[in-house]
Amino acid sequence: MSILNDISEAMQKGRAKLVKQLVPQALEEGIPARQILEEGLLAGMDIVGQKFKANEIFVPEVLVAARAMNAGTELLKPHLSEAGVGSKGKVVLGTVKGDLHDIGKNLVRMMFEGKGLEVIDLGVDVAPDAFVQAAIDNNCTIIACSALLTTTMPVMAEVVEKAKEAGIRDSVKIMIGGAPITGKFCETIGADAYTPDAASAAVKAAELLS
Ligand code: B1M
Repeated sequence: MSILNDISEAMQKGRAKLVKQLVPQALEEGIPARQILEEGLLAGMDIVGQKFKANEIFVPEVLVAARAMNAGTELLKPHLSEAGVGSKGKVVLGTVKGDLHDIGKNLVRMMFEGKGLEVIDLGVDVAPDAFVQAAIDNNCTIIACSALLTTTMPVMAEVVEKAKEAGIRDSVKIMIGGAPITGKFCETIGADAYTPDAASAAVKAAELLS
């Protein structure tokens, strides 16, 4: 569908204003929000990732593309949520210390909210102590950590350890995800659940809370 290609290209070029025009247009054309996300925005971000890896583009270009991506996902947010669901539980969410990638984390937040979960979003570069303290302060039953860098994956193990030290390990479930994370890594560090994408994270969180 050409409008999805247009969205993908506008996003890749970092043209946030154009993305903000095209996304509502696609919705008006009756294209489901999930399809706009996956075949427009995420498809575009895949290409950005490939070009970044191949040194064809650099951090500034990736940053403006990321801003355009966030502008688009914000517009999709109400359409990705399930209407009329009340709060089913509280989750503390963040990207781990040393890691500034937040697009995937923001998608996870949207999907969680769509499932009726209340999300305390700590943002990026979140220290293990901060996850644990926020879970205690807000009475959260899930800690959800995102990491995009292989170098920041070990911080997730620290979150598990800090939760043990604080005496809350039995009362919280720890969920992890992000491109370099695997089920095996989840098992190794003693976290409770790994999911490969935002939608399955939300399904899993709802399951853990029920
Ligand atoms: Co960076 N970056 N980046 N980057 N960046 C990657 C991750 C990289 C793979 C690119 C590459 O080399 N091909 C590479 C990591 C290599 C590695 O560790 N093995 C990399 C690097 C090296 C870096 C820097 C070190 C570059 C530098 O400065 N030289 C630097 C690090 C900064 C830091 O964090 N300290 C850096 C910086 C940046 C930008 C700031 C420019 C920008 C981020 C902007 C932002 O987030 N606001 C950026 C971007 C955009 C990327 C790529 C291109 C795209 C990431 C993205 O948003 N994808 C990325 C390459 C790629 O992934 N192809 C890359 C879309 C997003 C929806 O996917 O976040 O994976 P993702 O989320 C998915 C799933 O992973 C999952 O759900 C989402 C899908 O539904 N998920 C969860 C995520 N969290 C979850 C949590 C869950 C469950 C599922 O449960 C709790």
